Amino acid sequence: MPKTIRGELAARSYPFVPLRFTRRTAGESLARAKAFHDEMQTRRTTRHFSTEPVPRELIEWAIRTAGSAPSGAHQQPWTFVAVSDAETKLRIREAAEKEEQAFYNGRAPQEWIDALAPLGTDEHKPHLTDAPWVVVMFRRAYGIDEDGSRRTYYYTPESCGIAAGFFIAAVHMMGLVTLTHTPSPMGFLGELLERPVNEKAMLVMPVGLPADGAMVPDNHRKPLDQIAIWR
Ligand code: IYR
Repeated sequence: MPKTIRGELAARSYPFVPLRFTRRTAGESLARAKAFHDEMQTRRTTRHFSTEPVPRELIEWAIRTAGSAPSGAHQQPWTFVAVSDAETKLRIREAAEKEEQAFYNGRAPQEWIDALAPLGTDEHKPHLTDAPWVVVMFRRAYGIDEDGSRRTYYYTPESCGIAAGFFIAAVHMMGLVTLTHTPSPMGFLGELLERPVNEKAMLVMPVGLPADGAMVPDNHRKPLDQIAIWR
């Protein structure tokens, strides 16, 4: 090993271990790619949740999967607050609906309201109390060391966005549904859920089963030739 690389490796705090990697055949890769694609294409965002309970263990698995996401400097800048307590869900709903009431009735520019109109969203958020779980993802904007000093965290929006994607995929794969709700502003969540000042609420995700007769908009996903460019 070249001296410089060995020196560099020795200076790292993590020991390095061999990558565990399963080499797939070309056929296996394609079959797995298609199977995952087909599964993910059946994922839909619905606003209609059943009140049927969901075991905590399933939420734990989704959060573990989210926590496997890559992150800037491996700082894992996320906290997932999983709420099943009815009283706390109601307080979240009431506070969110208060903000959304202002959003839909004057705070949001008309262009934004127009963009949302085809989806039929409004200030009513029954899913925040119907769903058995409401998972709030907080982004740790910076770290706080044991001595109270701030530690810079890197690429926290990107890292948390990736973790949210993993969470959503995990929820779908276990046969549940979720919705990415973004009350605006969402400062109330940090207070209500008693999070430290370095944690900023980023996404509210009700998780559960769809209600009987749950509806989704009949929209479509852009085909490959509209989202990929090859050079
Ligand atoms: N925060 C509002 C508005 C909203 C914004 C976007 I962009 C959406 O895709 C959906 C809703 C709400 O949650 O209703």
